[in-house]
Amino acid sequence: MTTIDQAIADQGLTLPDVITGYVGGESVPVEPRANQHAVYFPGTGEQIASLQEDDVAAVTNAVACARNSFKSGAWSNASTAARQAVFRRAANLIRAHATELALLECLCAGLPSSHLASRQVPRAADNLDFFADYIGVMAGETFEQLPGYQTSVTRQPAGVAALFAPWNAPLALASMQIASSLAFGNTCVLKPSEYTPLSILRMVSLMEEAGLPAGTISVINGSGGVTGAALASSPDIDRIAFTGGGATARQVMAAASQHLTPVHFELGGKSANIVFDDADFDRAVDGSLVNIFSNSGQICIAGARILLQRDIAERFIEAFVARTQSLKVGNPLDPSTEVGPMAFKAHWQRVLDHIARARSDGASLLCGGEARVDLGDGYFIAPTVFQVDNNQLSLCQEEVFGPVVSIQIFDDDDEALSLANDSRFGLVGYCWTNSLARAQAFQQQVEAGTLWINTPLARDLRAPFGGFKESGIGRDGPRQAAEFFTEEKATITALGTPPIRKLGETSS
Ligand code: TXE
Repeated sequence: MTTIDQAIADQGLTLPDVITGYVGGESVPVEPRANQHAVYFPGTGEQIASLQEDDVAAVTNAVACARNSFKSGAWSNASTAARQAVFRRAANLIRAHATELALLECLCAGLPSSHLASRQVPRAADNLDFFADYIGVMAGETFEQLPGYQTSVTRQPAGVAALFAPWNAPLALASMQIASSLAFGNTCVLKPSEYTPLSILRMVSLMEEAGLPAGTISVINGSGGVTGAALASSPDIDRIAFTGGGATARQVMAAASQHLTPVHFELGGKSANIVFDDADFDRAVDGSLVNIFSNSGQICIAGARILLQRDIAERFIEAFVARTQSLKVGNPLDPSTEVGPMAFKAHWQRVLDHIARARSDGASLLCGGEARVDLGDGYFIAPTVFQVDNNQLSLCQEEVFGPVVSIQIFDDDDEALSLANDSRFGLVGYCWTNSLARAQAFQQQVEAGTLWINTPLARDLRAPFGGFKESGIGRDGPRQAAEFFTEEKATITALGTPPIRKLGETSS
């Protein structure tokens, strides 16, 4: 088994004893009196470092630094070509450091490092390249319908963005927030989750190596209640982008309301994965496994409610449960691991509590249902499948955010669509069918921001991403990011000399 020490040595890395923030192009010094949090490797439960918490004064300082950086114009007035060049160089550096970044992320988040290196780290680079391309072709608007005038609409950066990144896919999701805000000339203060600071700090240093002016991104660290709350309630930020849970989002929104700061939220989901009886059976089984067990189920787009048409249910359940039982659960540093641990111990306990509640609510357990203590002190949970006959169970209504899926049988298409929509969330939906009419009905009726038909999890960065209902506010996407992270300005110019009323001119 690969140990932490061996993995770190293989990469030639040294981890800091105390992780601190990064403000104005410099690491924040270690302050012996500051509060500290332990950071653990979820694969073994070992402490790998301590995290110094930034208090209100430290957060105020980071925001002031971002404001000064914005006003300096070093980034906000940089040419489009200069911003594109920095993003592209940074994307290349991220790709070149993929295994190192994957290790740093694996050490904190516990996601399988091979998956991180091959998919999520390249996603971070792709996000930067994508926005570099987009700002090269985006255009303003001109209106010429009003005789005698020309009206042009331009955009300028909103100012300082506060970015809250989650722990479940730190690099992939923080890089989207960074690319979406910085592309248009904003500066930002980024707060990673207190559980997963390392990979994001390294990515920021690579962006500066690529030419990003110091101070354009500042990183602050600490718990949500202290550091996060201080950032969300800062009077000197212009935008808030938050990816996380709905309960925290409500607190962030309340804090933001004090200063009417606009918010962009990417929250959770409880998405339906509908398998109709005419689906390509093998693809549906493969895809349904990917949809729930990717990222160990800690993913907002998880297909956590599988809805099966009665005729194929028995065969599907048999195949799905057999494959679930043979998933390779284990050390995320091991390249063959398919399902890693939960990202932190309190979350591991939260997922186990969901499982206990499902059992006591009467869901029938088909496999899993327990912690994998045989794998050591890491936060492992056996991939778990329940069968239910009531969509009102907490298992079907609450986001578990772990390797836990419910299966429910339906008889007709109307029932499937109504079960899919019977949720306060509306992030994504999956459907498997070879019938065009069924696919179209699904497309038209399911209340979700993104639908996948006969495929798992493919993402096109050109398209908007975000949720209906309690799954979020706003959308990720190029045009959508431009709308959120800029202020629009309409400028009306007279063409020639259109008449002006002559006030105060006395007529004789
Ligand atoms: O996330 P939180 P939690 C869902 C998932 C999970 C649940 C709770 O269902 O089980 O949310 O997860 C910061 N002011 N998702 O509790 O609290 C915090 O430090 C400002 C879905 O771990 O939402 C961290 O940086 N900030 C999801 C960030 O908020 C505060 C990703 C997210 O933490 C704060 C993660 C406060 N008062 C969880 N309190 C997705 N959409 O992908 C906390 N934070």
